[in-house]
Amino acid sequence: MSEAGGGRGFGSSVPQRAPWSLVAATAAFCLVSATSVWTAGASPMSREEKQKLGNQVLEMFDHAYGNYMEHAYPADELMPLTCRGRVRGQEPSRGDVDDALGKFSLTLIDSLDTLVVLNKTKEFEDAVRKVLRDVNLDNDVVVSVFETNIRVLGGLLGGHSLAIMLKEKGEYMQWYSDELLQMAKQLGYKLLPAFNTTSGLPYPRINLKFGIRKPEARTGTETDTCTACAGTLILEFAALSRFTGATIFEEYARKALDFLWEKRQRSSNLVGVTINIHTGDWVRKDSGVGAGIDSYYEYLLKAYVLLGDDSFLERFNTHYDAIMRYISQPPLLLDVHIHKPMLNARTWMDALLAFFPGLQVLKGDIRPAIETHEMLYQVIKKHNFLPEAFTTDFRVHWAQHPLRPEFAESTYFLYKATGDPYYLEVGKTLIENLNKYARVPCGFAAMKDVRTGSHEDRMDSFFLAEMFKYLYLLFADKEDVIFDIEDYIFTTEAHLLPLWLSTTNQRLSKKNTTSEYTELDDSNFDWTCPNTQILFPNDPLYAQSIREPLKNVVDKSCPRGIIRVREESFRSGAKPPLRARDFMATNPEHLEILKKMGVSLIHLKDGRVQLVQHAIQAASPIDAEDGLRFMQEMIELSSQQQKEQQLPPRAVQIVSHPFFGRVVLTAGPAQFGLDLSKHKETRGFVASSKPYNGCSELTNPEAVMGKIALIQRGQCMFAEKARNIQNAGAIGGIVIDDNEGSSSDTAPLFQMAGDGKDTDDITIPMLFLFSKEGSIILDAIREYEEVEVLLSDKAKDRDPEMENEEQPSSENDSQNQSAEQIASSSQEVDLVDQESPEESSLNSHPESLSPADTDNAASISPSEQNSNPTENHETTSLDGECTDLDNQLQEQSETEEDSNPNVSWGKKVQPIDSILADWNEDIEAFEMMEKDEL
Ligand code: DMJ
Repeated sequence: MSEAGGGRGFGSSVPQRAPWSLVAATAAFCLVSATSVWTAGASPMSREEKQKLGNQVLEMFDHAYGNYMEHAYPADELMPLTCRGRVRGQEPSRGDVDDALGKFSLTLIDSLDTLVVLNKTKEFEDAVRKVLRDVNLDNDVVVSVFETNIRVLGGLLGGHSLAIMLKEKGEYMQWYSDELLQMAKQLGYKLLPAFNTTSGLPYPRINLKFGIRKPEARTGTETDTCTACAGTLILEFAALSRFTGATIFEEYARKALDFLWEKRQRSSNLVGVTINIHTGDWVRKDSGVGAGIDSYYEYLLKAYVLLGDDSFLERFNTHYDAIMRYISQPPLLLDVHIHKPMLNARTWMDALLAFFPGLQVLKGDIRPAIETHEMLYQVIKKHNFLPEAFTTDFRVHWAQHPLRPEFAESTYFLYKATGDPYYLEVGKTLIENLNKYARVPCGFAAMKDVRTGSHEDRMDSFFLAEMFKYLYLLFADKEDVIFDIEDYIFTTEAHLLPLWLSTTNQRLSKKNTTSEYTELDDSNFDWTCPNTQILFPNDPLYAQSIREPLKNVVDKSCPRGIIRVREESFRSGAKPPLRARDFMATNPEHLEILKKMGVSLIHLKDGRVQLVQHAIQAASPIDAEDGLRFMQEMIELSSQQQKEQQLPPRAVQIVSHPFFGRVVLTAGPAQFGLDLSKHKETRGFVASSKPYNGCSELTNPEAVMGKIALIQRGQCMFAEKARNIQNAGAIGGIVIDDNEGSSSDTAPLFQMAGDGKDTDDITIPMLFLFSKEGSIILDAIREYEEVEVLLSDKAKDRDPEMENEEQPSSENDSQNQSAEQIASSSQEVDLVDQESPEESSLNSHPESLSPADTDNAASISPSEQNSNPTENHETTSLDGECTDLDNQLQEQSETEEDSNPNVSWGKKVQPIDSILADWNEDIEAFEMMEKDEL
């Protein structure tokens, strides 16, 4: 029997909602009530159509969950391309993203309350039994405290919340006596050692068996954590305390939140992305609403809703005011510096911020929610999914998409607030895209690259915890859900916690503690729930009128003014004493000039040279400025060279039965042969060449004739292999890596180089697959014998008709030879990390450093790509397509820079230190973004 069940009124029995909880309950009610407001605008969706879409969501969930249970359980996650479970330690490490995996059947726990929302009560009962029977929380594995809290603790508590609700109803779960809660409590105690810091901020990781800092624990030396990591605990921890009566959890989570609040930057009221858990110093001082911070804000507002504690609302409103003042540039949300909040810290946005419109709805600020959501939807319409990061002029910045649910979440909340059927249509598009582009025979696969449509062998647990809940609820009427969803609050992982907890065990609540904050201007504070009847006018076309001007924001976008201002500043200034194109690393005079400009030279082990500028080391501010111009020229030069040499990734799509185009593999292109971006894709059955390495004349030409030949990497040059299969009559070739276990999930893709000779004779298309992707084709041959693939620059729409399409033929012929090599850029000066993330997925140099490898001041950050005049030329074309919004933004940015006291060296020239700091922060930001798989 739990402490909770020991007669103290919480636990298995569901208390009646007390008047105190009305604050929370009303918040939910207000939003719902708006659905009846809508009467015109976008065409209403019939009940039948909504039901049809709801049923489609159910079927999709069955496909995802069923495949997880069949092929992966009890592993943490499903690998949908290879139809197996992802077991930590058995797969190549993906870095921090693996810290969510604790060998505790993550996906099952994360799916528990989704089963009830989707009316799968029987399956829920079965899943709970499995969790109780199979899950071990005492594994010797280091996990992320944040992820374990939101996914596992939250999952167990959500499961418990709905288990007691069902038990109370009297039909299901009659045997249940708080076992999930007991597991949650056990897990809660396992996480507590992480809070053993002077600040009260938790360590980012903990060993489930050994805790922290003991040698066996292998963790506890970290000094930093992200703000969201430390600030996203209160809902789960407070629920755990209130369910069980053990107050320690809520106390710890409150202490961490109090500390973060104390550390906010006092003049801007913003928080940075990462903080030192011992000193409380901000480590990364950029601030946005996406990666690294997102759910900190979410939990302040929701803690107020769930716990009814005014101080949380006061904090949220203070931050919200700052966000709207500095970060919000409708429809954009752009990161700024906490100390210089008028200065943007980046020129790109990340996909995690897509939750923010949903939070704005909860706050009651509907207009900017509609605007940002519409902008995001335009990006989705362009790329089918929201890329992990995209620039202010809506180019793909980081092409991955791990089936994140944030946009569906905001769509759901906007529909609740507006009742506008437009949002049902948006949901329908999301469903269609998931089925069309992400569905594979064994589940749903994350997108590796939204541009090519290629897949990653990954289906994160949040896809089941969140995506299906929000999509189902979007189309559901009240009677389609077996309980009243308005009695619950969604955690950041969409787990459901009952609002009645606000009246339970309130010993820690600090009600009406406004005196502490009297220095704040609270004139715009909302002390009660948003009343959408006032905030959302009784105008059915209201939402539509806000969306309308944004309809073309993505298609007709031009580069942002801020970028142009920087570009201008470089162009208008004098030329540096040494031009980048003339620079030679061996010329002593050149080295002298570099020194004067504060530029130093680092010889890298692989023979390349890295340039670093420290403005303070320059002989004078003018020299420092020259140095900056020189660096800028060098970046342009280098990125131009890279661009000339780089080809985007390609796709190999398996089109035959039973794949029918659903599995798309990321492939490296070749610098020779048919260019798939210019020509029609090549389609054909595959056949292995003999010899398999393709290094001599093929002994099985009859087998590869008219087919796409599979060749193993190694022993001779790529071009030689291509000539041999072409001579045998192959219409294309796929080189499969001989390095067993290699995968594009863990290794950077590269392009196959020629052999230094003329390769015009090679006319067939050649693509490269890492071993893991290659083995998917080889396995398919073993199982189905006849396997047909499509080689292209972008996956074709999947449909069963693919079966019937005709197979085009192709030309062949030619020869030549030498040793295999990977193309390498022969730049004399190789500035490290010229690539934007979208480009960094493809290297033409095996030793090219990834963003994470950069560690220096003037290494090139993603944002500099945007300050690259070459690139801006491409997009700046003043052809009348620039929107007013752009002009406004340019004006605004000019005003901001003019009025900024930090701008002191020339009218529009940002201080070099600050530019370098920006670059540095961009690099760090990107590094962190890769790490913080939030
Ligand atoms: C989820 O695990 C949570 O929503 C988290 O707060 C941030 N994002 C992921 C899914 O994208």
